[in-house]
Amino acid sequence: MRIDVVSIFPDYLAALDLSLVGKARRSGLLDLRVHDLRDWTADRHRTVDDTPFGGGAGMVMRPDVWGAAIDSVLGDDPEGHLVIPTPSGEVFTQRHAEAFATETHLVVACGRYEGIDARVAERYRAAGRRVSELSIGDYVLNGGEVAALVMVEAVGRLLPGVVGNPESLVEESHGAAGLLEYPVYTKPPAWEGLEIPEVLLSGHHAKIDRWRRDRALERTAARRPDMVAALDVAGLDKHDLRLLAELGWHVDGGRLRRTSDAPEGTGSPAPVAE
Ligand code: JD8
Repeated sequence: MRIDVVSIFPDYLAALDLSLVGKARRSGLLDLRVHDLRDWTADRHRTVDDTPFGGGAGMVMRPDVWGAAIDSVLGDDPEGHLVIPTPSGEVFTQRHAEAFATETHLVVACGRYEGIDARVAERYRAAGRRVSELSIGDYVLNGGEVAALVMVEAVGRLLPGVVGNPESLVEESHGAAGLLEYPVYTKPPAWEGLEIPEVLLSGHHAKIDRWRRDRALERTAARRPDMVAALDVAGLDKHDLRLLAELGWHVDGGRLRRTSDAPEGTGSPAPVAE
């Protein structure tokens, strides 16, 4: 897979030389190229921004400079997918990362100032290109570089051969199970007066798996009720449903609903088959 990242602060992406992504680059599993947007400016001041039409604070990044840069890194590759980090975008999720990891070429345009002239996305969409304007979360950053770091790592680690044991990708938060991860422990067995849950020392794998799933369900119900509501009921066994009922969730019309916000008269928790 090839990923091009364009920014006026290319050194911001130096972290991608490290760790698994860095190793993937050196082993050729990931062709990551970082570019300085100013290399596509035409004036001796290497200008990339100007004042906003319609007035207002700050500066906006010029479309002509971005167009020259994106055309150059896209080249004539019809597969190139333009990704523009922006706080006004759809929220980037593991689903996006999984989809992007199946692609051949991403171009990530890191904006700064008040953002990139809106015609850039418009022009590439009009040219039939896939353009994704994505946000990494509901908080405001000063530019797109941090988002590019997040997206490149989230995608890069899914590429075959990057993560040593693909098994470890399976049980992760936001994975196919739709649950947050269970708590993990390692040596020393006692620390600051805190012990390890007994079952984890039992060697009884079925009991360990059950304990871990219960903790994952509890965590998800406590921290991400939106993810519980999105769970596929068909993927839950009677033990899951019993625990979720104890946590205030019941099945109604094939969906999981919190008992507390169940419409009047349907408050009864989900019947758990004995
Ligand atoms: C790209 C310029 C700064 C944003 C005026 C502050 C993503 N989750 C996210 N939060 N912020 C960004 C982000 C911020 C950016 C740019 C992404 C380009 N800025 C601007 C609008 C308000 N300044 C982001 N992904």
